[in-house]
Amino acid sequence: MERLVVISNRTADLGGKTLSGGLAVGIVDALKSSGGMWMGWNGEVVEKSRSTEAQVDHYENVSSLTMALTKEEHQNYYLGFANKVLWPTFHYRLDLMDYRTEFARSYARVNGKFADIVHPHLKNDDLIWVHDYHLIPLASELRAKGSDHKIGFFLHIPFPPSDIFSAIPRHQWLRECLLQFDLIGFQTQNDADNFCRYLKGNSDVRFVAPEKIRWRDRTIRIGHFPIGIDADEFAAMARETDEEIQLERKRRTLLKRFQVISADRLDYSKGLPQRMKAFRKFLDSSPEYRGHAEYMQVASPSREDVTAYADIRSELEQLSGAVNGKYADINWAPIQYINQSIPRERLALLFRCSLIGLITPLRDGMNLVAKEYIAAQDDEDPGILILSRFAGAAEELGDALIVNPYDVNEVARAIKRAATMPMDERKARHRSLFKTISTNNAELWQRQYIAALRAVERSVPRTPPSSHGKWSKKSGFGPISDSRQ
Ligand code: GDG
Repeated sequence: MERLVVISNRTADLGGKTLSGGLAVGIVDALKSSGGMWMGWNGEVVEKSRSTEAQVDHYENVSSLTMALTKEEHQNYYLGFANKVLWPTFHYRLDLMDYRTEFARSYARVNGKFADIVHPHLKNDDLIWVHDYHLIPLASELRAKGSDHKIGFFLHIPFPPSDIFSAIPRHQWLRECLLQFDLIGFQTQNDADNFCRYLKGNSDVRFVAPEKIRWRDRTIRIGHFPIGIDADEFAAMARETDEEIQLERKRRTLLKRFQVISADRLDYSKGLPQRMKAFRKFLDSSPEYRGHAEYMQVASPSREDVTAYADIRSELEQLSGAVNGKYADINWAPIQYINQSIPRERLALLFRCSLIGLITPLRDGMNLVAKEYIAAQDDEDPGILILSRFAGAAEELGDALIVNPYDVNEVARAIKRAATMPMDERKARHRSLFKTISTNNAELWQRQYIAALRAVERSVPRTPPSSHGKWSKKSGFGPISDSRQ
C-alpha cells in the first residue's frame, strides 16, 4: 500500500496524548493505517537564519516533519495572503480583502519552501494529500521538482462564486496552481459547482465528465467530500459528565430556565453579531422568556493580529453589554459571553445541557460545531440545532431548523419554535441527525477521499508549469497560459 503524506499549514501534536478535533483524528487514523508522514509549520516564528531547519519526529509508523516560519513569512504569507486575501474572499467578503503584492510573493515563496523541505523525504509511491487554502501552489512547486506523485488537494473553507474568485488579483495564477493537483476536493456540492462554473467561464479546460477535466496533458478530478467528526468519541465524552449534567438540569428545571449555546472561533464569518441581535430580538418579541432563556457564546480568540478580528471583538463586547444592560436583573443575565477557549470536555458538557445549539455562520466550509452539538445530545432528551443555510453542514443536516443568519426575525422565530418544540419532534429530528453524523463521520471522509486519490491516473512526467519556482523565489508571478481572465 502506498504511504500517505499529509501536508497542511499546521500539524497536530502527534506526540500529545489526546488529539483534539475530528480533523486531526481523521487524518491520524489515515496516517496510521498506511504509515505516513505529516508535514507543516510547527507554530514557531523565528529570525530568518533558522527558517529552513526542519525537524523529523517518529511516532510508530507515522512521522512528522515540521519547521518554523520567519517573521516576514508569518506576516505576509500567513496573516497576509492566506488570512487577509484568501480567507475573506473565499467567505464571500471582498470588502475585507487586502491584496498586496508582497503578500502574494511571500505566499508563493513559502509554498516553495514547503516543497523544498518535503521533497527530499518523498518516496516514489507516496500519495500526497495537501490541505487548505494556505497551500494552493504546493503541487505546482512539487511538479517543478519533477514530482509525478498523485497529489490531492482538499479545501476546508467554501469556494466562492466565479465573480468573487475572479476578483482576486492573479486569480489566473491560483487557477493554474490548482490544476496541478490530480484531485481537487471540496466540502459541498455547492463549492464544487462554483469551482466548475468558474473554470467554464475563465479557462480553456475541457470537461470530459461533470467532475472530470482535461487540461493540457492532464486529467483532473473534482469532487465533494463533506468532512465529519468522530461522533462516537464526542458522544462518549459528553456522557462522561452525566452527573454534573443532571444537577444542572435540575437547577434549570427549578428555575424554569433553558440555555442556548454557540461556540466558535471569534471570526467574522461566523455571524456572531447577527446572532446576538437575533437573541435580543427574541427577548424583545417574547417577553415571557425574559428571566428564563440564557444564551452562552463561547468565542475562542483567533488571528488577533488581523484588524477585522479586533473589530468584531469590540462589536461583540458592546452588543452583549447592551443586551445585558437592558434586560439583566439580580439573578439572571441573558448573555454570557466568554472570550476564551475552554477545554473540549467542558464544551461537550455544555452542548449536552443546552436545549438549543445556535450555529449561524454567514458562510462556513462545513462547521464541525454543528455536528458536535448533535453528537453530544442525550437521545432521551435531545436539544435542537438551529443551523445557518450557509454552513456547508446544512447540505447534510436538513432536519435541523435551517435559517437565514442575516434575517434576525427569522432566527428569533426559530429560537421560539425550538423552545416550544414537542419532545416527539425533538427526538425524531435528533434520531435522523445523529444517524447522518455517525454515518458520515471523520473516518468515512478520509477513506472516501483517499480512495478517490488512489483512483486517479498518475501524472505523466512533464515540463514544470511556468508559474513555478524561479519566479516564486525571486521576482513575481508566472505567465498565464490563456488570454481569458
Ligand atoms: C475550518 C472551516 C470546517 C471551538 N471553540 C472551542 C473549541 N472549538 C472547536 C470546535 C470545533 C473546532 O474548534 C471548530 O471547527 P469548525 O468546523 O466549526 O470551524 P473552523 O475552525 O473555522 O474550521 C470549517 C473545518 O475547517 C473542518 O474542515 O468545518 O468550515 O472554517 O472542533 O469544537 N475547542 C475547544 N475550546 C473552545 O473554546 N477545546
